Amino acid sequence: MRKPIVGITPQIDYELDRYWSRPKYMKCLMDNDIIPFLLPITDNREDIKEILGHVDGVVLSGGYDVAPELYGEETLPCCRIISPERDTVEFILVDEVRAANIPTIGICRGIQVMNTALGGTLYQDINEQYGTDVVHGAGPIFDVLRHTVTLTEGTPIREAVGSDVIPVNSCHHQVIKDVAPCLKVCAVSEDGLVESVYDPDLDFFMGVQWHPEGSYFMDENSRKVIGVFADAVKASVAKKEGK
Ligand SMILES: [Mn+2]
Repeated sequence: MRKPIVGITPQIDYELDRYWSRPKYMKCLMDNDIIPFLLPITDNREDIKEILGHVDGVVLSGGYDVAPELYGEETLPCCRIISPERDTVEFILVDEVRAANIPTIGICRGIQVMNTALGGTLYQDINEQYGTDVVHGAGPIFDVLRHTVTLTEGTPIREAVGSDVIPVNSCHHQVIKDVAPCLKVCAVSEDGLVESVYDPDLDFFMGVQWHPEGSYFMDENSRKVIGVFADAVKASVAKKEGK
């Protein structure tokens, strides 16, 4: 079987006027014998469809907040920086990966994109709108496990990890409020927030609110979460090759 190719959405740094990505998004895929590359930021749907004809999987990466108008809410003062160009390309990607049944994982902002593109909503700030003693927005230190999540019986992530409760890192100030109609909850934090969802009707379409790529090299559960995505990507290549 040829090596799978997976596209990762870049982050946008407005201050330095650059697209960028944390290295572990690529490293965790390469550790699974997958070739990663950064996708373009574009509003051209035909170009996105053309690219998706050549890739075996997509990672919707972390980043800034989704514009609240996209899920029908006024922007509150507690909402932070938004990146409209990413909203545009990633909402197109959600449509097109689903249409082509391409394995896709959403990480942090990625799960929020999946949920809002499909009709769900977000808390614009956890502390402001939900209130909890659990620290979710701990800053970009991904090798410290901050809180636990309970995995839902019968979901792919629960099957892959093999435990009911796992510790995860946490670097987010927003989180899912209303789950999109087509998505099912597969992990809930110890304070009751939705931290993972998936679509049972597609081969692999799952989001996680934490950063398994960030803790990949120090945490076995993180390797299993990336592993279940990698397995789905490889299965899609095998299917294309008729094996
Ligand atoms: Mn969290």
